[in-house]
Amino acid sequence: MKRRHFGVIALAAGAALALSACSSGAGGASGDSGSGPIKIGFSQVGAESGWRTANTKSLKEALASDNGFKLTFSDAQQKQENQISAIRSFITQGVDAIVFAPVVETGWDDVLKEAKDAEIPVILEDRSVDSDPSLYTSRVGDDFEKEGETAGKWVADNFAGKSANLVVLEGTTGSAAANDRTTGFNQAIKGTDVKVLDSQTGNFTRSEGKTVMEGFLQKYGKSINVLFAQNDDMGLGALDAIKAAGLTPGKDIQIVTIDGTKDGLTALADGQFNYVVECNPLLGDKVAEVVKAAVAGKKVDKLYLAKDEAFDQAAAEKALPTRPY
Ligand code: GZL
Repeated sequence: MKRRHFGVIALAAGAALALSACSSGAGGASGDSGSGPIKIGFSQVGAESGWRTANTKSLKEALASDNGFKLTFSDAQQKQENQISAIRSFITQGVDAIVFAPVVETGWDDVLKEAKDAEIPVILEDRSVDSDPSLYTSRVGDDFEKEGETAGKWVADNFAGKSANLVVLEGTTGSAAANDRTTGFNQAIKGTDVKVLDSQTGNFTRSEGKTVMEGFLQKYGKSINVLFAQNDDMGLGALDAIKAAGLTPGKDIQIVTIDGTKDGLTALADGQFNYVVECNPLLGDKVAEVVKAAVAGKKVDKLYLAKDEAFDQAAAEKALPTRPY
């Protein structure tokens, strides 16, 4: 597994938690005295995209028994109610720590308070929540706003002095990834001549990306010349719609996406996409490290951000042969 570097951000000195050993209550850490594996409950968003598949693989490999863990995995099928039920079940089981990728930003306060009352550390992986940071131990993820800004900067630079009629395939409504990418993108195009014709969620999936793009093409036709897809999968779904409309992706409609999966970089290498911003899904090693520190009562920082790159066609051709996901 290719180790990727992480930046550490302790949001505020006081926010960096020095955890007391979780030896009391339901969340007693069975792994802290070397008496057995660390029991982990992991609630994953779902299996909606190539990014998610890579992220799940990374977490499962890192939280494996040969690394000192006993993992209970739950796929929420992109439903918050399934995640809340899973977390409550983990609390009842008395796990030593909970890891979850929150499908949306809001609505977590009650269940996070229940985990805190049970003295079970909660580590967010991937997306963030709007709950008070005291309700979770740490987050390991990517800087979505920076990703959106990088994508927006590419559009602003490449269409400077030219007309850019842009449509946006947004990620899952209410998710931190969609919210923050939108914020960063809009900040980057502010004050430019880039015209946003429409913006609609494709829920991070290929099928919905295709359907929404079909709607955009019916409504705006050939006036569209730029697509910003907030993940590769929606962009890949949009390719089918663009070709079915008799247009050439990468030329008639230039496409910028976020994730940097093999399929996305392949579309970039063959000229169907024009620019891809990475969102590193290989978070498992850092999550495992943070969990071990937390259950051992060591100081844990509030936020660990993965380093992301961005790819043009030449960089994609170079990266593909050794791309780990
Ligand atoms: C980003 C992650 C997003 C990806 C999508 O960290 O939450 O969810 O960009 C995935 O591919 O579905």
